[in-house]
Amino acid sequence: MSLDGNSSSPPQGGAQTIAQDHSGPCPAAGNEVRNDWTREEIAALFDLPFDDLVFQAATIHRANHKAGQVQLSTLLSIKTGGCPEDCGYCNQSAHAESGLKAEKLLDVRTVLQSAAQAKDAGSSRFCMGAAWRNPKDRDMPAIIEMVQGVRQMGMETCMTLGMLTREQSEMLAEAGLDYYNHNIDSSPEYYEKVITTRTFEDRLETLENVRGSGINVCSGGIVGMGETREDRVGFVHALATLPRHPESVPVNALVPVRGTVLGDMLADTPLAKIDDIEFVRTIAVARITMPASMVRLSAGRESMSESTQALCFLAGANSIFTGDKLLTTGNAGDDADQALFAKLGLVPMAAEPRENQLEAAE
Ligand code: SAM
Ligand code: DTB
Ligand code: SF4
Repeated sequence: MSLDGNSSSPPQGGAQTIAQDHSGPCPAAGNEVRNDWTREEIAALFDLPFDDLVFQAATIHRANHKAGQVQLSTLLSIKTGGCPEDCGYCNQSAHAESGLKAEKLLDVRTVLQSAAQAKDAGSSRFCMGAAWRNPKDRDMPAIIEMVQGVRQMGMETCMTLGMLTREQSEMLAEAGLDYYNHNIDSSPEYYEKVITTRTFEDRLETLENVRGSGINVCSGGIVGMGETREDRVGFVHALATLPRHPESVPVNALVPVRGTVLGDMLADTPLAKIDDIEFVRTIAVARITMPASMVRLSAGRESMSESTQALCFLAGANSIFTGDKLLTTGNAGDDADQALFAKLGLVPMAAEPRENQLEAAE
């Protein structure tokens, strides 16, 4: 569909058409899922007058999702700190001087207790994150028990454990894992400036392994790391041109932590903080280019005004992290979120666990 009701007109590629003619049909306002977006088209969306961009994103959102419904996920760090990777934003990197104490992998019982609490608080998905470059084979049995246990509670499961081999992906798929989170983080060009211990291609390879094993893909990134608009264009472009769009696209605003390269940069140059309107634009462009995906308003909500969050929901964000904590840093918290949902008339979405492949095969 398009805004003038002309359902047959395909999205057009010309950046100039999009940028110059605001009065006519919205060239990209289709239900059609495209994987052939060009950087020029995406840049032209970013360049739209803000109202036009948000209107177009909201229209696409309503054509593809139930307006006003927001999916709630809760995070737990199952293995904190001491990570060998050098991601410039991350306080869990052993290269950072954030003072975070490295811990061992939590035991299965502790993880399941946290999941039960998250369920009681209304969360439909439980996301378990580990500060690893990749899981070791000896970690897999405990990881599998965690997935199975959380699933048995009727929650959707998500894990983010670093790079995965195809074999490990298959093991997680068999255990019934619903989603695997693995972010591309930024444009391919900016990625190299933020992380040197693994490549953008390494990230894509894991995404391929996850996709190939039938697990839903959750992949997004961080804005506000000092990247340019062009990098944000490249970031969305990389996701929107994957052979299949990620089912879930987390857009994080950098949580600046002292002792990390980027946290210190932001503390020393406050003007580098991402502008709220530019953040909403990123959400809107993600929504337009990946119409069927869930777009998650992820880290950074704690320091975001209610109005900015409301604009993000209007622009197509339909998923958030709940609770007082993300992995290691603070989050908005359940009370603040309940108040915000009541004010905006938003309601939580129900859980829909992926068909357990083992059950399906029986
Ligand atoms: N170690 C695994 C990995 O990197 O894939 C999983 C955990 S890692 C903490 C998951 C994601 O959290 C990162 O890819 C990054 O996008 C996000 N993240 C980490 N630190 C952040 C920060 N300070 N602000 C915003 N997002 C952050
Ligand atoms: C994602 O994109 N954001 C979440 C989740 N995936 C794992 C993590 C945000 C982490 C923020 C910093 C912290 O709390 O450690
Ligand atoms: Fe390690 Fe993940 Fe943090 Fe990078 S983002 S340092 S891989 S925990």
